[in-house]
Amino acid sequence: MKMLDKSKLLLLAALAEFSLGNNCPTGFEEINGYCLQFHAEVRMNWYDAAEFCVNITNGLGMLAKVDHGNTLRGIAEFIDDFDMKKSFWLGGSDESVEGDWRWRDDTRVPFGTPFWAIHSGLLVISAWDHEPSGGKGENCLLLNEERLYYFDDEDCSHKAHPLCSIYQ
Ligand SMILES: [Ca+2]
Ligand SMILES: [Ca+2]
Repeated sequence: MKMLDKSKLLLLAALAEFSLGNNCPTGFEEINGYCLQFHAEVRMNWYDAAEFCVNITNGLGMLAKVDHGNTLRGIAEFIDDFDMKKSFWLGGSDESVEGDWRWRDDTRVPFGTPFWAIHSGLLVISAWDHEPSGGKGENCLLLNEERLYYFDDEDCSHKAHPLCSIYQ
């Protein structure tokens, strides 16, 4: 009898752990240990998106920081699973110093694969470019639907959906 009670308790504990497996606050998706909020319902420029994320998370969050390849892949799969087909703003910018990409917490944005998109030039088919390729005209980090949700530098006034993360 005691054994049964104990196993029941263990089962309950396991279930509780499972349901609490999402370690994120209500309204956030846990993807590879990150707590994320996809705001597919609103579209705005990068500056407004940065402010939006701070406000909607009561200062707990910011426009998303994505610095692990597995997290980026998890995000792309999530967008695909929910058939969102939208481009999202991330918290990276090189507006202060061209080429020096920083997240909102001032840490460095990683370069190269598997983060930034690679694309062939539209006119010169043999030419392959790595993003970021927009120079001073593109200073904000977009998770670009047209680039299969890899990083792309974009004009900050472009309108896209905020992707917020908990500050970590
Ligand atoms: Ca730039
Ligand atoms: Ca670009």
